[in-house]
Amino acid sequence: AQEETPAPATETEDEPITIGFSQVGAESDWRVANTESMKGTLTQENGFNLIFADAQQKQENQIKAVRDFISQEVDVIVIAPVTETGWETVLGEAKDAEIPVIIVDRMIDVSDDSLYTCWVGSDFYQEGLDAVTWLTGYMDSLGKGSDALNVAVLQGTIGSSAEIGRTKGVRDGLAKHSNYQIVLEQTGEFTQAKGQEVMESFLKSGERIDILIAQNDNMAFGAIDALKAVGKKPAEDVVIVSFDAVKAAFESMIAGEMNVSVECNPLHGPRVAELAKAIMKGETVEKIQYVDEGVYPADTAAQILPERAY
Ligand code: GYE
Repeated sequence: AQEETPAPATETEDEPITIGFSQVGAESDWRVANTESMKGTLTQENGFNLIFADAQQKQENQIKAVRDFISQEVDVIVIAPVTETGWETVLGEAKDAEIPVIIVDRMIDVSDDSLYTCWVGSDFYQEGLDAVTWLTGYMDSLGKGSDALNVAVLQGTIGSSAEIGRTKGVRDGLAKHSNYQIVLEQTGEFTQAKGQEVMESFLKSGERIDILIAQNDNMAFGAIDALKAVGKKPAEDVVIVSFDAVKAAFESMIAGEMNVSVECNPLHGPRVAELAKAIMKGETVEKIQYVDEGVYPADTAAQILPERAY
């Protein structure tokens, strides 16, 4: 009998990179798309072993998760932080354990930048400015650009970069137009249910509302329901400006219920995968990386929707 020739020795495969990812929660369509992007990219096939922890919008859960990741000796820790502050201690522990940390989506506010390796996400302040640029142009096009205009704002989770940046961007943008007044401003926690509840209370306040700025699409959806419930026409009686530009926002614009959504890109998985691989190879990576984003008014929605990835 012929002897079987042994299979040629394969090159030793790279060890998979173990990543501990602490996610904010599942509060919005944006967040769900972000989780899918991360889980879909950080796969075994792509050379990763992902440990996923949902913080249910609570920073204390994130701190616990990071401590677990440290004790499990993961290769890289990835955090999508709920709020900006409160990270020094636990990141100090990660640093002592020599585990690199990638911050994704929202930022952190630490005095010592060496507590994290890099950050990738959106320019939330620019998003706020872009929203106002679009809004004032739109009001001009309606011939209402010089009217006294009342603005209500549904803020996201207070203390999150997405809220801080969008609030400031909107305020700074509106400050250049003295006829625009923010008359109501409250958090809707980035959820549809809370957005609806707060909009109901805005409507009961008796203030006239000409424009609603919702800091994410899901709160806008809730607010739209609240408007319809009192017989008001969203996007006509009240101009609706929103953020994220998730698929459902395009559907809402096509239905004539939302005027614009300022894009925020959740598809961070591939970027994080690349960064983790580079860091594990000992390469230096860019400390801060912003992603590109657009502004989508209702009249572009029908054309754009079919090619939307999230
Ligand atoms: O806009 C919102 C989500 O941090 C950019 O969080 C993210 C925000 C996003 O809940 O929908």
